[in-house]
Amino acid sequence: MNQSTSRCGEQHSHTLEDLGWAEEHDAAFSKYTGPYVPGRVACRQKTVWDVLVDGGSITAGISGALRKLGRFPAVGDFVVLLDQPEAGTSTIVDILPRKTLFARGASGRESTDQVIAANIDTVFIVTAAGHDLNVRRIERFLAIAHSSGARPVIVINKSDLADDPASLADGIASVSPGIPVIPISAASGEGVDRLDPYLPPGTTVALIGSSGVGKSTLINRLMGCPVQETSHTRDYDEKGRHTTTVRQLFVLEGGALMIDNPGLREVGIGTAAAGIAGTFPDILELAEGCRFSDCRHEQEPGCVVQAAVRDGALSAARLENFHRLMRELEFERDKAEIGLVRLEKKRWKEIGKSARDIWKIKGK
Ligand SMILES: Nc1nc2c(ncn2[C@@H]2O[C@H](COP(=O)(O)OP(=O)(O)OP(=O)(O)O)[C@@H](O)[C@H]2O)c(=O)[nH]1
Ligand SMILES: [Mg+2]
Repeated sequence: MNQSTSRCGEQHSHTLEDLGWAEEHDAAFSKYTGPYVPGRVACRQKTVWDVLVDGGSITAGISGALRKLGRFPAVGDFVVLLDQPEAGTSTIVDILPRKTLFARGASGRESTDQVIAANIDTVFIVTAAGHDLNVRRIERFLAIAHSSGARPVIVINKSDLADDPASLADGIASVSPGIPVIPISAASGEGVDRLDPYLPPGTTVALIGSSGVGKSTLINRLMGCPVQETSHTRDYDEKGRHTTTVRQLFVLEGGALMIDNPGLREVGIGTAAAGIAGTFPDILELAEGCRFSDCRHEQEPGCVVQAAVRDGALSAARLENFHRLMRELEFERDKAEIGLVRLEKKRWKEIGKSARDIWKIKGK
């Protein structure tokens, strides 16, 4: 077993509780006796996983059974390891039930590339003063955060670049009712202490946002020393360079756990309606007054949402983004359904049943 090096390259040991282990994990793990060890996935390399365990870290592969089921552990997962140091092998044999699942678009199913991270309590949607400060993009990130089950917080970084840092949050607050909006400068440290209430020990926070907004710089600031590489943004378009390529969980100085993610280029909103409901509560509230219960808020008579746009109470751009994300949600759902039908057919085939057999069995 290696000592954990999750903080500043020093040797550190964390207990399972420090890593966010709770009573429900004890219950799920209780069926395992023998050479089994619980742990939390800190990082995934191509075919191996770095797992933090009580007092150290282990690099492990996964069992053939998990692989066959397509169940790949994600960063943040609590897992069961079969640790056999005498044989020089460590294998992840189970993934404990997930509290929240943070997935990129599609259906939130457990396929390898869909899951971003698991068991996240809070998502910091990181944006930066300047060109990245785009409310439509923030709405999209909010929808993903809401559908994951985690609590979103909007962090506006690089406040040192703004002429009037105090007014940075104003334009954002109107599209994020009830969501904290916190301007900071990760580079200078200004305002970073305002994140403290969202970082109690044992809480897991994921950073998401475009490349170059300063996610890794914030991690370095909160760790108290450089653990992540950062890179200059190109001046002419403020686009990042995708410096971070692997997602990784860190234990912060204050005891919270934080996951640094690569900059997200394309993010779908997933299939959970919670994403839309959490992001557009104002539109859904207005919609209750529409004449038709299935009103799509387009051309229908008696549409209160369209009336709010005409009156200037609701921004046309916000409604347009609502429509865009709704269309995406419906598309993703259709896609997920088709995927499930295919998966079901594959499973039936694996156990030697034909389409005719399925028809007969299902018909009964
Ligand atoms: N002016 C200013 N620059 C910052 C601040 N925070 C980060 N930067 C700079 O922004 C650039 C990108 O920062 P990173 O931390 O690498 O950004 P990232 O979001 O991790 O980017 P990816 O890893 O590509 O997703 C670096 O040059 C940082 O020094 C800040 O608060 N103010
Ligand atoms: Mg980075």
